[in-house]
Amino acid sequence: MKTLKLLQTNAGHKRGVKMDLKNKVKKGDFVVKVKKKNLLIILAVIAIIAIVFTVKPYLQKNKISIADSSDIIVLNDLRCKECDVASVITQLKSVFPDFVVGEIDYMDEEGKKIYGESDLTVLPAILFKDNVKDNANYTQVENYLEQKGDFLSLRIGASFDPAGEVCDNEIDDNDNGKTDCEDESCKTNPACMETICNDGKDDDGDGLVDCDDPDCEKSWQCMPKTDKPEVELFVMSYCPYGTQIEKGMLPAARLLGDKIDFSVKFVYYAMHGEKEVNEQTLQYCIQKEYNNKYLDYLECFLEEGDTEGCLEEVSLTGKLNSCIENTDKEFKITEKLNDESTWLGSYPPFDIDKELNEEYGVSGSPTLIINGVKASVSRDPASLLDAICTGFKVKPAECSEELSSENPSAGFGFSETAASTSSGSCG
Ligand SMILES: [Ca+2]
Ligand SMILES: [Ca+2]
Ligand SMILES: [Ca+2]
Ligand SMILES: [Ca+2]
Repeated sequence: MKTLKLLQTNAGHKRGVKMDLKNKVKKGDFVVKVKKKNLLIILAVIAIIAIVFTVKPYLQKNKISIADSSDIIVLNDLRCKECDVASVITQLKSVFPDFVVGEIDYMDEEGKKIYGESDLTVLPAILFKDNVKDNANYTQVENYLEQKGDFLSLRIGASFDPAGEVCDNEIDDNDNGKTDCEDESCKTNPACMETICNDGKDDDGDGLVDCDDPDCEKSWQCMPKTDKPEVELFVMSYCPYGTQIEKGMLPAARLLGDKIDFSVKFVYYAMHGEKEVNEQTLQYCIQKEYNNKYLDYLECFLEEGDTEGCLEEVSLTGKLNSCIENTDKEFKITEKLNDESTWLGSYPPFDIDKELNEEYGVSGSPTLIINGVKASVSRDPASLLDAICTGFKVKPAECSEELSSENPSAGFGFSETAASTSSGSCG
């Protein structure tokens, strides 16, 4: 048995040797083939390297070919964030569908070359060649072209100076040793300004937050802070923009309640006739004698200007007569209304808050004064709340509440369609 096993093993071994030999022969063939192939590959690689090293510099040297092969050259600077010309390019392609538009970056050698040779001072530049004059649509751009070097440059209101300091890229672009905001030329750039003076953030990274930053010196947001901000809203009671801001103010005034000192005051002249003069004397008296009912009255009045109905609603019918009479006498309201020689231009004066109008320089309706400082604020409840809260030494919890940020409509009525702007005024 042992012998048999050995024989078998030997036989197996022999078979194994035979197979190895076969393989060796095959391997040998393969090796030869590989060698030939390797040679070819090596030659090919050498050829490619040779081509790359000879042609690349040639291409680089002759990169001007981008400009050569284009009919319109768009010279832009990728560092400029406001220099998007995509829509201009789309327009150009539709006007000149057969023209090749080539885009070049100023930071490329070719870009700098064209920039220098074309007497350009700002980017982006859209440069046409003379062949545009033969194009059927030339007349569409003719009036917007000016000669710049060899090119005709399309006037597109460009303003980026590529040779200057880019103020927010952490690079000293103009090689004067001063990077970004350190560079004098960036002083008035928004990237180097404290742009929002009441957000608790250091917008320009100079270590000074909001009102501590000299950039905010003139901002109303750096008004004096108090424990109980005084909010004086000057309006003409029938001015649609006055009622607009009053509608925006109501939720903020209600929310803050007696944490602020809120009052509606009146512009020193009345543009909407006798009804306005009378309404304002009345609203003055409500605030003077029944101030806790004023917001309810105002909210009702802002619906549709129904003075009588609203007085009844807040149970003040007949209760203000003597105040109205005395006030009218004191400030000669009706007297001046009937004597045009006292008018300011085409409008009767309204003198109740005359001195404050002068003190604050109130110029029209609405004018918002917080802690004695004129604040220009959007007329939606959220913006008004935010503005008033800027006046607190320590902001109460109410300041974190979220109110609507939609501008109320101008005029009377709490319409559901919000106004898109808050820029109109009477005065
Ligand atoms: Ca610099
Ligand atoms: Ca820079
Ligand atoms: Ca800030
Ligand atoms: Ca700052």
